[in-house]
Amino acid sequence: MGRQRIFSGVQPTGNLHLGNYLGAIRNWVEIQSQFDNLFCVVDLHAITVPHKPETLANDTEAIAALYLACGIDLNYSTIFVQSHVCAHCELTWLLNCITPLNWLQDMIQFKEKALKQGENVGVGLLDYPVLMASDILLYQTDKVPVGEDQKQHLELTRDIVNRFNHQFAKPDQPVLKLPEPLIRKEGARVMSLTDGTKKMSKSDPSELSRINLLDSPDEIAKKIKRCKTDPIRGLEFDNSERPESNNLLTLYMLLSGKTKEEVAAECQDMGWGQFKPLLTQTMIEALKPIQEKYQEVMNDKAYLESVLRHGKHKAEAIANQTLNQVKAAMGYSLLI
Ligand code: AQP
Repeated sequence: MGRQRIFSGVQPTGNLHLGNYLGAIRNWVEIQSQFDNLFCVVDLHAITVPHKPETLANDTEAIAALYLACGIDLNYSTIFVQSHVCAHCELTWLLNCITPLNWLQDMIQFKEKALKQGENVGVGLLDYPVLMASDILLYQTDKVPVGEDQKQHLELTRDIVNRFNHQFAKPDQPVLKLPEPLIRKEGARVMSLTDGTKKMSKSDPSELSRINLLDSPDEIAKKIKRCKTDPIRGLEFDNSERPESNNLLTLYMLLSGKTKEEVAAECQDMGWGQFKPLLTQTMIEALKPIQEKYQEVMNDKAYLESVLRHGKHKAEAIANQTLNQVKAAMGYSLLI
């Protein structure tokens, strides 16, 4: 039997932050050698909220470069851009036609983002989870490593698979594979630096709320200096009344590579004045190799393009095969 397949992606909607890294990409890197992996820059998702056409192409390349900089290894993994493979849009249309509207209206992320956008919410934002389902299902994916915020979308993907197979496949010959989420406990939900009860997010208007992977040492120092804390001396994990303490200790643990027990013992008597410089230094050191590798890749655009061209061809071959199976199951005549 071949290796199980992994699919995941990030939108090119702004700088990647520590939440994207610790919740998703770092996990991809850690497990990639055990799987057959497809990592996609999901640029079709990026236009479900108002976007800037003049930066979309560059932002897309930057995310692909960051994948490489974070340690995605082309010996195990394929990197490609969603809009380069037309099957994503085509399968979305087919799956739209079997997805009940109320399933999409119930999605928490849609409700939250629609609330932020006000009156002019596009149909694309509502349809985002069907596009995400298509991304995953085109590759007959076994596992999808994501942060916790994507759990509901994964459940919807599974509902769509069951509905599709029930309507169009023979009971013992499913057309679409049922994927499973892969959500790690630590780092699954990195919280904002300005409010430990809110998710760190690209769309937070305050730059101080997040650490971007490409932030300079000065920016990191400034953000940690100003981040929200509490008046209590001694830091601790898992105290629901101290969300900032839990979040910052978790960041320190993940970026230093120390265990939870080691960090808890090291920081239990520390004041914030002692902990903040330690966290700052750890963050700067953890991000330095990623930033250096990123610059290297961005300085060699020909290499980056060749990676994406190869990725497109490999992804397209798999995606078209699934798309044809779906169309055949739905009764379309195929000219092959
Ligand atoms: N705060 C987070 N903690 C852990 N994981 C997170 N992810 C995002 N934020 C956190 C995970 O990152 C991956 C990429 O998701 P995306 O590109 O769809 O990111 P996003 O949702 O656009 O990123 P944001 O910052 O969450 O954007 P907005 O501001 O639009 O809400 C996913 O696996 C996600 O789980």
